[in-house]
Amino acid sequence: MAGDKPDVLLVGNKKPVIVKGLEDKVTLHVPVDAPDKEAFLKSIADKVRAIAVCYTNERIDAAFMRRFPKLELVSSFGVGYDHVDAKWAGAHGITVTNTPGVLNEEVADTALGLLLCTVREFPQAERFVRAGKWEQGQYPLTKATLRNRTVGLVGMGRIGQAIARRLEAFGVPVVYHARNPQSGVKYKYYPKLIDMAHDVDTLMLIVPGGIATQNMINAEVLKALGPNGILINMARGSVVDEPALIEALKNRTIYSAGLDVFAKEPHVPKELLEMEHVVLFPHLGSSTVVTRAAMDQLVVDNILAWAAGKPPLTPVPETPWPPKRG
Ligand code: 8YV
Repeated sequence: MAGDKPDVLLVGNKKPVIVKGLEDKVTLHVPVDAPDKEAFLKSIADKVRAIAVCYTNERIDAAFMRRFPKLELVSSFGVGYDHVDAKWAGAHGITVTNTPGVLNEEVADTALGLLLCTVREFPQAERFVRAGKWEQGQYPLTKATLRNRTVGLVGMGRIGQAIARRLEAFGVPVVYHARNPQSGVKYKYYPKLIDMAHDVDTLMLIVPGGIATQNMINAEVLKALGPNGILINMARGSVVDEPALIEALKNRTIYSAGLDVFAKEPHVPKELLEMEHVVLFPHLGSSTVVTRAAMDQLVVDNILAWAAGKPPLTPVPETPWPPKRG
């Protein structure tokens, strides 16, 4: 880095932890403040060597990265990085980092919260009290219970394992499907999702988004899950065929769903909004002040490590450090 401050582009919101963490050490470019974003990007394109990506729906695809010929690093907020074309980056000597680890327990807490809300209808019961309906009679007993359920986790990475530990403490049996069995994980492994969907009554999704998992929860899987089935999505909206899910909920092919993520966030299909038997969260798996600050800090620390000529802390598997430059 030869002592110079590298030019870093901030894509997305101006988060205080990120701006404060970087502004003294790098030359930070913030298009969100610019009156003409395109002109701004053009004016800095030849200088930018790193991009910090935070809280944005913008895609960091090949076309975008190509605009910055000196680009070396994309430091992305979030453990999921399906909005970044990491494969293309890896093939072009660009390192991509994400923010794993620091959010595991928070997301696992949310997963259990969403599961409990869906199974026991807690949001619906709360709405019942607020509507003054308790004066007229009891909230109906819920048909579903965790007591006789088996949860099939789709994905068994670090967050999946944190969820599984919590389910075990609740006395709920856990099995899982992933691309490969995870070493050191004792739960029953299903090589085929459809077989697991037949055997369990609750599916919880915690796999990465992207092409490899797109629409993996389709009409066939939902049918296999069956009329007592509950789907919990903590992964990405893209993992579920959303129209097929809506059909399955309408026809009672499955019993209910708890969704933290949607195909076109922040849009939630009207059909889901109108259903009383589903629970909908606004993608808040990791969203506490403490955890989001830790994630922001990791965005910063990856850039600072790279700027100091050291390996970035958390490169994604598609872009191992040191990068291969052609
Ligand atoms: C964030 C997440 O809420 O880390 C992830 O992959 O999905 C969440 O922690 C999300 O990235 C916000 O945009």
